[in-house]
Amino acid sequence: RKVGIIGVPFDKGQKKEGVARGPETIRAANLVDKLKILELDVRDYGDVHYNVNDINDVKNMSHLGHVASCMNNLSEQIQQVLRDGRQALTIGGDHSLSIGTIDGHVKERQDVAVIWVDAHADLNTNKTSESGNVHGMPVALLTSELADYWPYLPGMDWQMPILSIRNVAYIGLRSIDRYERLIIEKFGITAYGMEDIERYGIHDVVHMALNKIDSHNSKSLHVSFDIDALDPLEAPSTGTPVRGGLSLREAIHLMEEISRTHRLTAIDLVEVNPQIGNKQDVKMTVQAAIHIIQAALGYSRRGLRVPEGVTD
Ligand code: DIR
Ligand code: MN
Ligand code: MN
Ligand code: MN
Repeated sequence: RKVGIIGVPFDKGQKKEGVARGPETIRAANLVDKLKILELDVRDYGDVHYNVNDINDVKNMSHLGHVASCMNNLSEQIQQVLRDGRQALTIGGDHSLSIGTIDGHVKERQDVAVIWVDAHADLNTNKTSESGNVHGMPVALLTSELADYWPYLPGMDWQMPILSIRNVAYIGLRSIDRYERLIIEKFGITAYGMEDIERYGIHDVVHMALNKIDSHNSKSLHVSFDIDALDPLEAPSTGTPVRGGLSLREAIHLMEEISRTHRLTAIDLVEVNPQIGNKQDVKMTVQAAIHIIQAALGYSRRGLRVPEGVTD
């Protein structure tokens, strides 16, 4: 199997410095070598760069010019990775980068289902957001049902809100803004919060989510993993931690189960901020990220298989 890595050193979707250094920090922890032991053909496509668009400001939406131009390039890059026959692994960077990855995935593969693993719903528009941060808005930008809630967004003409909200499932929610809750209820969005994980366990939650958004086991799957879905005890180095989150064990199991579908096409791992916490905090957070990525790309806790031909 073949994987393409894309780094997105982007931090303009939120206000804390440091998250742009996520990609270099994760790479420096030997990401590529830790994927090669899974016998993957790994190609690192490097970081996505962009020139800032000088566009008019949109009310309560910070740095739209940066978002628009970076995510346009990222969308093109994802399409290239998929055309090269590789699974796409995108490391961030803040969560606004999923605007680019999911746009590119949908343009290339059409029938896409998204598992959004996050403490937050990232479902605000510029009218409902209390922060003006675009990393709290990607799901609302990507989905067709929410398109009418937006004003015209200069620079975003390339972006097509063609994903149906019926093809999105949340796992790990525990910090939802008022209007986000309203939208989740209005559209009956598939959402499993921490209390559902308590009640059903992570294994059943993953399969209930997949049954809802991909009932014929036919779609190209995209996991958008915000590291703040994890409990801050296990992933402290992130901008908006919320206590009472997923254990690393639960996150690994989630990824193992999705990986076993053999339809996992794209993974985003976002919001690792190496400038938050001490050295040990950063190390723990980055290691957690790498374990999650390995599980997504086929690592099994049952052990690796002996390569074919070696046993006889
Ligand atoms: C909040 C926080 N709902 C916002 N969102 C975060 O700014 O819209 N998402 N942190 O990851
Ligand atoms: Mn989050
Ligand atoms: Mn997020
Ligand atoms: Mn966040």
